[in-house]
Amino acid sequence: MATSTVGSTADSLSKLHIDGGDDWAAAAPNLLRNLSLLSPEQVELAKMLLEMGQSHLFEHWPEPGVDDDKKRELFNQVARLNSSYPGGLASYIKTAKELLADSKAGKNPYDGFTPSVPSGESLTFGDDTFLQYEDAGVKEARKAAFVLVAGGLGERLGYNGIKVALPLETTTGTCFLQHYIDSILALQETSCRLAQGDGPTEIPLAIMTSDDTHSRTVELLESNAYFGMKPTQVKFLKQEKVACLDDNDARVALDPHNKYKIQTKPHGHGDVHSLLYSSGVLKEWQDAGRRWVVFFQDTNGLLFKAIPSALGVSATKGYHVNSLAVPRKAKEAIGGITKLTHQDGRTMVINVEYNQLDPLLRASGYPDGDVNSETGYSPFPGNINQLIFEIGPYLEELTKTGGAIKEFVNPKYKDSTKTAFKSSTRLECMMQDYPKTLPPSARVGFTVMDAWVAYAPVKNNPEDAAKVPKGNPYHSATSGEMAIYKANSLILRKAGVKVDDPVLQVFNGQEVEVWPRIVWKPKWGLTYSDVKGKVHGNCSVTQRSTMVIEAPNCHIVDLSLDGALIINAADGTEQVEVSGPLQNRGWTIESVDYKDTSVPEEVRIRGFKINKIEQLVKP
Ligand code: UGB
Repeated sequence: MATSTVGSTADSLSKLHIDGGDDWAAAAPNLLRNLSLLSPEQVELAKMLLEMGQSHLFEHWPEPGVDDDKKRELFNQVARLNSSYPGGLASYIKTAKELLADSKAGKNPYDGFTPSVPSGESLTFGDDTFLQYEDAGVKEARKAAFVLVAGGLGERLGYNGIKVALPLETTTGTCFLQHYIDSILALQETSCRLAQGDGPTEIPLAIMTSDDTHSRTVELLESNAYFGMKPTQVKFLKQEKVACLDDNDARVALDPHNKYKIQTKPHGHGDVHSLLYSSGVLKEWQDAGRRWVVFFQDTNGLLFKAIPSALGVSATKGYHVNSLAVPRKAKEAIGGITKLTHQDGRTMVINVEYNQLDPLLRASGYPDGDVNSETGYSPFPGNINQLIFEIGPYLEELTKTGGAIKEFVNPKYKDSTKTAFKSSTRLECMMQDYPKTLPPSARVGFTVMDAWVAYAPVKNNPEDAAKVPKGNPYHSATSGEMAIYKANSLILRKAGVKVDDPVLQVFNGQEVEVWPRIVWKPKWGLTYSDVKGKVHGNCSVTQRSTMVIEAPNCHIVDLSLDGALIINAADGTEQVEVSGPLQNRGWTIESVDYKDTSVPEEVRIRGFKINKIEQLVKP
C-alpha cells in the first residue's frame, strides 16, 4: 500500500513537474503527501493553485487516510469555481490581485476620464412621439427575448421568501413573476398578431437564479403551471458564487466552519452576460431570428408600461445598448448615466454610481459637482438597470470577452494601512457595466421616462424605508404597491376618466399617496393605446374605489364607480361592456404594523391590508 502511494505520488509529481527539491514542494508539503488521492484533473488544479500562491489551502491537511473525502470534496469545489468563471480560477485570482492593489493605492477608476451629458431620448407618457415608439416597440417585441435577473437574496428587503413570489399589489395578490409572464404573453399575442410574414411566434424568458433562489423559483413556476407560459419557453441560468479573498495577495478564504471548503459569496448580476454566452442561449436566440434582449430586475411592477416604447426607441434609433432611466435629482442615491471621454480618445456611456459622480464632476471642471439643471433635475439621468441590447453586436462582443464583465472589489479595511480586511472580500460585477468594453463605434443610448410610469422597485425593509429622506423614493413594498395604483389612475386620467385625487396616508412610517386601487391584466391594457381604445364616454372613479379588470376585451362606457368592481375574465375573450353608476361599500385599507407577526410577512411589510367588504362582480 505504502509503495503504491509513493508510486502514484511520484507519477503525480512528475505530472506537476515538481520534485522533492523544487520550490513548489517546499510550498505545500502536506498537499504533496496527499497527491495520490487526486485525479489527473485535480492535480492540474492543484498545480494552478500553487502557481497562484494558494498553498495555505493545504497547510492543515493531515496525512493520507484522514479526511480523504473532504480533501477530494475541496477539489470538486475548486473544479466548479474554475469552470464557472470566464478564464478560470487563475484568471479570477490574477484580476483580484490587480484590483486589490489598485484599491490599496486608492486608484480612481475614472482617472483620465472627463464626464459629459450623453445623448438619449426623453419620452413623455401618452404624447404622439410616445405612441409612435410604443407602436414600433410592440411590433418589434416578438423578436425580443426577456432576461430576468433574480439571483439576489434581497438582503436589504429582509423578506424570507424569494422576491419574485411577492405580490406586486394585494388587491389581486398577483405576484411579480406572474405579472412578468402575463405581460410577456400579452406582448407575444399582440406582436404576433400585428406581424406580417415569418418570424418567431414565442417570446422566450430566461431567469438567472442562484443557489439562494433557484429551487424556490422553479417550484413557484411548476406549482402554477408556469403561469400560462410553455415550460419550454423558460430557461434557467444559475449563477455560481465566487471565492472569497482574505488579504491583498488574494489568498482564497476557507470557510470559517469547514477548513475543506472555500468560502464563497455572490459575484453580482453581471454574471448574466457570461451565463447567456456560455450556455449557448444567446446564440440559440440569434439563430432563431431574434433581435433584442431585454434585461429586467426582480421587483419592478411598472416596468412593462415602459418596455414597449423603450423597445421602439431601440429599434428606431438603432441602439446597440439602451438603458432605461428616470429623471434624477442631483445627488439622489441612484447611479447617473454619463458619457466618459478618456484623454486617449476612448469614450463610453455608462452608469456612474452616485457617490462617484459628484467627485468626478468636481474634479473635471464642474466646480459645483452634480447639480440640478433648469429642468429641476440633474442632467445625468438615473439608471434603473433595465437594459435593452441588440443581439447581433451583443453576441459579437461576448464572443471576444467570453462574457467577462469589468469587475470591482470593495474590501472593508481594518485600518488606514489597508493591509488587513475586517472580513473576507470578493470580486463583484454589475450587468450595467457591460458597455465598458465596447468600442467607440457602439451605439449606446438611453431612454428617460417619468418614474411614476417606469420604476417602483421593492428593495428596502420598512425600517430603512421610513428613514429615507423626505421627497426621495422609499423603494419599499408599501411604495411599490401604491405606485401601481397611481400609475393606473394617471393612465386612466390621461385616457379621459375622471379619477379623484389621492389622499396622503402613513403606513410603516412612510407617507404615501393613496389612489383608487385600479388594477388591470396586461391583456386588457398592455399599452396606452389599448387603454384609450377601451374607455369611452364620461367615466369617473372615486378615491375610495377599487377596480380590477381581468377580462381582456372589456369596454368601460359611462361608468361612474364608487365602491369595488371586479370585471373578471370568466367569459374569456368575449366582449364585455361595463357602464352606469355603481356604488357599494367597497374594499377598505386597514393599517397593520410590520412587527405584527400574526399577519403574513408579505402583507405586513406593506403596512396595510385590504378588507374586502362588498363588491360587484361582472359579468
Ligand atoms: N441579482 C442577481 O441576479 N444576482 C446577484 O448576484 C445580485 C443581484 P439589487 P443593486 O434599481 O436602483 C442595482 O440588489 O445591485 C439581481 C444597480 O446596480 O436589487 O444594489 C437581483 O435579484 C444600481 O445601479 O440592486 O443595484 C435583482 O433583480 C441601481 O440601478 C437585481 O439583480 C439599482 O439596482 C438588482 O439587485 C436600482
